[in-house]
This record gives sequence, structure tokens and C-alpha cells, in this order.
Amino acid sequence: MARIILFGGAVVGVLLVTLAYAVWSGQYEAEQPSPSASAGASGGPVASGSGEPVASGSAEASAVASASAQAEPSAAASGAPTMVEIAKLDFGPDLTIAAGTTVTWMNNDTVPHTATEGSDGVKAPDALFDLQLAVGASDSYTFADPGTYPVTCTLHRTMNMTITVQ
Ligand SMILES: [Cu+2]
Repeated sequence: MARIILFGGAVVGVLLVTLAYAVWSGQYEAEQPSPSASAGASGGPVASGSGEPVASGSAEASAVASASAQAEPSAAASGAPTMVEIAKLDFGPDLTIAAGTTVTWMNNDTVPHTATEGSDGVKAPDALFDLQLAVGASDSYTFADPGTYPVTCTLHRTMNMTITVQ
């Protein structure tokens, strides 16, 4: 009986020592991780440093994206059909297009208009186009050759726009 108690006490003692060592080593390791954590924090800048090339890479990607975005206007000026919507006695902004581009004038106004080569309501002597546009109607002209083409409405002399063909 006494042997069992002694044995049990020895076992308990070993367990206590083991537990104490575990707690001590646990605290020691708990203190150790903080230096290793700061080492990991110092490794953080390395990680962010490796992140910077990624960031610059995405910046390059955005630069490429913006370059392609800048390429879109030239793509639009490279022959895609273009619509001019007439409203409130106005052709809207001037156009710069590529040779071969077809321009369609759409009369969204409440009165008839024309899209005529000329200026201030006067048709040019050798006008290439003189499109009659009833309300809701549209018509087109294809600009084959580079040049600067003034466009006017022969019914409203204040309606003017310029189409530059490159
Ligand atoms: Cu008009």
C-alpha cells in the first residue's frame, strides 16, 4: 500500500515536474516567438518589398490598359461607322475620322435639316454630299479621301460642324 502511494507520489511528482517544465518551456517559447515574430515582422517589409514589384506590375498592367484605352480613339478613328445625332439645331462636336469612314447623320430634332458640305447654310459649289434629313430620318456619306470638310444645314445657317478625315 505504501509502495503504491510512493509510486503514485513519484508519478505525480514526475507529472508535476513535467508540467512545470512544460509551463516554463511554454513561457520560454512564448517569449521566443516574440523575437521570431519581430523577425517575421522584419520579414514583412521583405514581403511588402516583394509586393512592390507586383504593385508595379499591376501599374504596368494599368499602363497597358490606359495605353489600350488611348488606342481606342484611334481605333474609332480608323474606320468604324460614326453617328452624328442632330438635336436642338446642333450637329454636336466636330469629328476626326479615318479615310473610308461612313458618317451617318440622324435627325433627332423636331424640324427637318440637311447635312451638306458647305458653311453657314451655303452649299459648297462642288459639294460631295447634300443629305436631306426629315424628322426622324437618317442618311450617310462615306469619306473616302483625307481632308477637311465643313458641314452645314442649308435650312439653318447657324448649324455647322467640321469633319477632318485623316
Ligand atoms: Cu437644320
